Amino acid sequence: MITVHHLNNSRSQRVLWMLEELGLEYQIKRYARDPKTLLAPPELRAVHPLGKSPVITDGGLTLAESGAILEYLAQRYGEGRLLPAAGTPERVRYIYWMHYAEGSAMPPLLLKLVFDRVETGPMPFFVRPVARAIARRVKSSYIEPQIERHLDYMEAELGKHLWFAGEGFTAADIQMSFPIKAAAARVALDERRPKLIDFLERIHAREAYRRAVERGGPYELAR
Ligand SMILES: N[C@@H](CCC(=O)N[C@@H](CS)C(=O)NCC(=O)O)C(=O)O
Repeated sequence: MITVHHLNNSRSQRVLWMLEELGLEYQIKRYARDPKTLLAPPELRAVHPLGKSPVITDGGLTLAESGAILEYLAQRYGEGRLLPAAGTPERVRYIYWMHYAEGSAMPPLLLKLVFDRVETGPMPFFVRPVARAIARRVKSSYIEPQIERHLDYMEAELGKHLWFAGEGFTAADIQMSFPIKAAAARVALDERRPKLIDFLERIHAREAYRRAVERGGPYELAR
């Protein structure tokens, strides 16, 4: 039986969604974020040394990293579903977006989260003005322009095909859902991003997505 080590409001929601798309049986072991720091509890380090979610166990296998988990599930249990055929342009695009989601899209969104907290979080009064000025500067000169560039890019790419790898829905769309949801929470998607907004509406309407949220619990990403 596959066990998903699931942290609330996190990337592990993607794994539940993938399992629902494939109609596989699984069980969930739940972990709660620290409400102040949002970090995972120490128990998760007993499952994997990094103590991050998602992690799955499947028989003797313990596997972390959401992209690796989705790949494993598609290859081990997919029977051709959610994975474009080898040797096709769709497969190359699928590989690209599987890596792009965590390798390129997420870093500026994570930096935004961290520097927003530096700007607004509690700190000793004598360093506050300097820390806030530095945070604002890093955000406006680097982080926000980077996020805009990524959003423009993803918007344009979704103008070429219905889904990220092509006309068919694949695991790359599940992987890409997290940066797009994080962008919606952290910078808001406005009328300049109709394709990204439509992407979110289409994934939210999928039966498997709904079942995953029902089982996994609320999926509100940190702002
Ligand atoms: N690149 C990894 C990132 C894993 C990760 O950072 N997970 C977050 C949840 S979205 C986490 O566990 N955060 C809690 C912590 O760092 O303590 C993946 O895609 O699985």
